[in-house]
Amino acid sequence: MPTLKKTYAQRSIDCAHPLAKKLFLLMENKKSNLCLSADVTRAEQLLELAEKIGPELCLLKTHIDIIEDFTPSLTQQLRTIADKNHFLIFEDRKFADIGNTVKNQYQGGIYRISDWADIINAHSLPGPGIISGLGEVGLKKQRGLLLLAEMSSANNLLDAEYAQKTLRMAEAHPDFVMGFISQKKLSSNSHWIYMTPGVQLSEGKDALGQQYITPEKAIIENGTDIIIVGRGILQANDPVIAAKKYREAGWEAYLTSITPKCAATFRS
Ligand code: 5IU
Repeated sequence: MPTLKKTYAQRSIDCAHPLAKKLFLLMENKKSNLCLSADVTRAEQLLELAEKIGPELCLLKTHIDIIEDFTPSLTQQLRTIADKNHFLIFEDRKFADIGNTVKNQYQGGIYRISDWADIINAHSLPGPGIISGLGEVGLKKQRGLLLLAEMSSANNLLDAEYAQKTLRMAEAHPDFVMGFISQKKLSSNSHWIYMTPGVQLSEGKDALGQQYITPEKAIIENGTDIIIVGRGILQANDPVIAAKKYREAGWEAYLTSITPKCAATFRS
């Protein structure tokens, strides 16, 4: 049986990172640890999802480069909906280049990611220069970075040693790195936040190597914090109802993972 965890509110006190603090409190207040992976290709679809499903989410994850009709007005509108519905925006850009290049990719180009995304992620593969490069842009805007410590896809090359080395890199940059994309908790330090993709209500896989675990496995057994769900919601007959189900499953799993006393207070 895994050890019982602190509440999100308790962990918000443990962390110095302003955005991590904000996210932990948002999760606690909104009673949601659900991130929607809004993998759609039209601007209108993205805005509609944000409007309709936003009330269920702590976080909305984008792949802005798959939008076919992108204009800067899309990300401005998305920002407005996020602020209105109280969720943060995570651009799943997976930066993976030298510091100087990722800095330009983060602040410039047509997407100007640093202007609208609260959270971004990066591979640790290039070494700590990637954190410094992104930090030069993101720190002054109070943004947060997640490092990819583990992936959900079958036979990926991110082994246990890679994950531990990624943790060490994060530990050297706690001002900008707020947590990890991972399948499990990596450290006993409670200020890190762990987000887990490859989640559906039952275990399984897709035809291209994606592997799914359940919300219970991610949060109770593996000790992570946020479930990232794409097709489990997007391909449901009614995505809003599906999002509510995932939200409830994620939140119940969280309540089970914290102390029985705290869980009783929340449930009453
Ligand atoms: N994603 C993963 N696995 C990973 C990482 C990111 O699935 O290890 I890092 C992304 C890819 C997709 C979403 O945008 O999370 C999962 O979508 P589905 O729930 O539709 O599989």
